[in-house]
Amino acid sequence: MTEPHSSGERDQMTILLAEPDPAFEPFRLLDRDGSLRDEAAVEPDIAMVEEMHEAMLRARRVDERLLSLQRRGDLGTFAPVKGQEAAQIGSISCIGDEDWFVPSFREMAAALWRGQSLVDLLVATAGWNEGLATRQDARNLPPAIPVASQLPHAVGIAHAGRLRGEESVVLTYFGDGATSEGDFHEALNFASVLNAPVVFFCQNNGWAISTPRARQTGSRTLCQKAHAYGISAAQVDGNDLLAVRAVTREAVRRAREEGRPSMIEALTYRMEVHTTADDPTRYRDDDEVEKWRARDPINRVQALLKARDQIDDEMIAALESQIEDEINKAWDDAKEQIRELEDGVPDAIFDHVFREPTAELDRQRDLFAKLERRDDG
Ligand SMILES: Cc1ncc(C[n+]2csc(CCOP(=O)(O)OP(=O)(O)O)c2C)c(N)n1
Ligand SMILES: [Mg+2]
Repeated sequence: MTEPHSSGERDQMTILLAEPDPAFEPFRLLDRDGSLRDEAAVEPDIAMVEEMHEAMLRARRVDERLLSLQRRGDLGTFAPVKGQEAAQIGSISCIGDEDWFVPSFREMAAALWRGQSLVDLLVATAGWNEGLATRQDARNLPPAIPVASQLPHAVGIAHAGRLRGEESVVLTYFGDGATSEGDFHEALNFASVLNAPVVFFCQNNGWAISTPRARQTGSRTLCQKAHAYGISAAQVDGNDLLAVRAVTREAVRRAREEGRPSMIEALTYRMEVHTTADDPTRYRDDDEVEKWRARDPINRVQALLKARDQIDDEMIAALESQIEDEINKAWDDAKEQIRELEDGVPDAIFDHVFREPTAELDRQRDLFAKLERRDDG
């Protein structure tokens, strides 16, 4: 990561982004065929890489199941993570229980890593706040739906931690589109002047619904925006698990030890729909999706582990089937919980809208109650 105003040394990890540099490439350790650019960069603990691979695979399969359950009408709208697993797992694995996870709406892989149960995830995706409750016990915020609104919260939490004498760090997630929001700029400004220990982790997946990155901003990179606020920044290949982890670890260390914020821009791709309410074939080409399919972050880490004789196809198949069982069991449990919730509060949608319900709302509540009685009978 570079100092914003120094011309400093240029190594692979620290690229000065203040001036356009045609030779610029994002930081990468693991090539697309799974070969390593730098042997020394492999985790000293290869078991950690295996654990992260397992988490990425779990997130991929959970994502697919959520999509099919949503298409069947069993779950509500959600934002798939497919394609962004390395960006999320490589980064979230760098913080501990004492630290804070402040997500946007696409961070399912990171949320599972932080301990959200599959049952809770399913219940929440079916539209019940109850599925979010256990996550709020820990230092994990619920998903922020208004774009970039979580970023000022992240800075506030980080600053509060310092005032209390804690050494905790805040890792917050957002997309390329979020960097055009006022909240993003306010958050970076405050983080800088307060020396808040925050890591701003941007998953640049190329699209903000149907707005492509090229129409999002005239900035050559997104992370160079951080320099304007005096914040160090790095751009990393977001489909490279090891590179994401290396850069995030350094950012977390700086935040914890030096009380300095940083921003990471992870170049990745959303391989699925924006949310289940969207049809990406109307705004992006199949060719683009195919290009990114060849950069699948899971294939890349599997190629690495295979080359090191850590896994083989048989082990992957066994893991796939274990994950499948976990998901089946979780969905059975979630269905039961959802049924109980539905029985308990059928007309909760009418609560908490107005302090004094309007006549129209009362009329709708009565109508709904009548319809329900007809269903029962
Ligand atoms: C303040 C606000 N404006 C608009 C929306 C509608 N909206 C939801 S997601 C999204 C695009 C976000 O793009 P990006 O930040 O790149 O994140 P990604 O969806 O790609 O993960 C928009 C415009 C919203 N949720 N909040
Ligand atoms: Mg985006």
